[in-house]
Amino acid sequence: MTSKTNLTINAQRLWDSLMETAQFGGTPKGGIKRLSVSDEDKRVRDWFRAECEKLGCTVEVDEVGNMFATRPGKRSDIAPIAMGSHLDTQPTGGKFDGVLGVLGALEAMRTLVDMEYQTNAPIMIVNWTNEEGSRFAPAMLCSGVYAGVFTPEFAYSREDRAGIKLGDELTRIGYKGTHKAGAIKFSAMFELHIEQGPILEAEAKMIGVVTGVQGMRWYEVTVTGQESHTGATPMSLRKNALLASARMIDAIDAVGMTHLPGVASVGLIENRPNSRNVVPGEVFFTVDLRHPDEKVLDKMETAFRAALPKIAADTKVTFEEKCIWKSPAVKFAPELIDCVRNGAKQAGFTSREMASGAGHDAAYIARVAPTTMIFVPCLGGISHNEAESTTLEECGAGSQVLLNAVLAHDTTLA
Ligand code: HGY
Ligand code: MN
Ligand code: MN
Repeated sequence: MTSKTNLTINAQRLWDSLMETAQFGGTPKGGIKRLSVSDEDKRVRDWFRAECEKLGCTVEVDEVGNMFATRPGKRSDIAPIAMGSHLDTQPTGGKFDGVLGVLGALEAMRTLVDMEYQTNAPIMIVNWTNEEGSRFAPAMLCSGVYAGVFTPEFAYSREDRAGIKLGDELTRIGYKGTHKAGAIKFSAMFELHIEQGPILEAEAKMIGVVTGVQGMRWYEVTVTGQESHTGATPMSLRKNALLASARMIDAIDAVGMTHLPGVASVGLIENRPNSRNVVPGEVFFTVDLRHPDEKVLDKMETAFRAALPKIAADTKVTFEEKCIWKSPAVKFAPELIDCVRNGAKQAGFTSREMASGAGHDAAYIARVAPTTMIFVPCLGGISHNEAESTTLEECGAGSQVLLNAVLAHDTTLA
């Protein structure tokens, strides 16, 4: 009889699946470009569905494309325990951000099936649509719909920079499901993820026992000046939107530097008309502010908004700014954090408690179910980069702790 203490995942099989799925959107530099609800996303979704069905799981899709693969337990009267993350990536993403969480869960499921281990609760794997927020803002959009933060209609209406709507893309790739978002229930969710920062590697710890996610806010700024000839327009008469934006971006960086450990970033910028001999007339850019403490995040927002008007006046431009997303700081469920801590100990891995600097679907799911996360190191703390890297051992460790934590929680449901 298999006891839960000797259920050992197969790290090589997990690694092989990670490398196999890296082909869906694989880039010449060894990264992945698998933008949300793209053709590449469809291919990995189809692969994931087939792998789960091979294990005897039922696969359901909700109205915003979230995928739920469920293996029955001894008891059908209790809600499943979920393991979830995301399969979409940044435009120059790596092989592990998000996908390790979904495939680490698949490996845990494969192990349960191989060992014919019957859990009390059903066990579920979730692929959350549009976690990255790169193609369609904001991030964590469809776990947010599941948690009731956004409506499905809001999600459908989100446009990428080419004006294509998320809802139309879901229909096009065949993943606009029939289940209402939030209707497919689970009792708890564990999310395995690479840390995407340098702490675990620096401290030579294998497992991050994650306690929560910092607060995040996204803004959009449009700066309007006046297009004019770069040769015939005297410097004193220019209304240079790009010059104004450059000064604003420097001021935004200063907001981060003066509110540490907070962070302030501008990641997306569009300069128009972007012609070498035209003084730029309009610039669009995005702002990303984060801090573990909401009160400090308020101060950062105030400082950011205070900086723009003077810069605009000095450069004779106008601007519009709006906040498009607020995700408050989140604390995870203590009882699940204990399952992770004990799961790491059971597997003989070193661990340390930490909060997450990056956003994750778990931040929204924590609003509707007990949730927590497990981190493993990544090389140099680098992520959102084609060079993102981690090892077979670290991926295997994460999946093993995920399985141990899920089984520990499952025994409380007997
Ligand atoms: O923005 C984030 O932190 C996440 O990677 N979507
Ligand atoms: Mn991620
Ligand atoms: Mn990411």
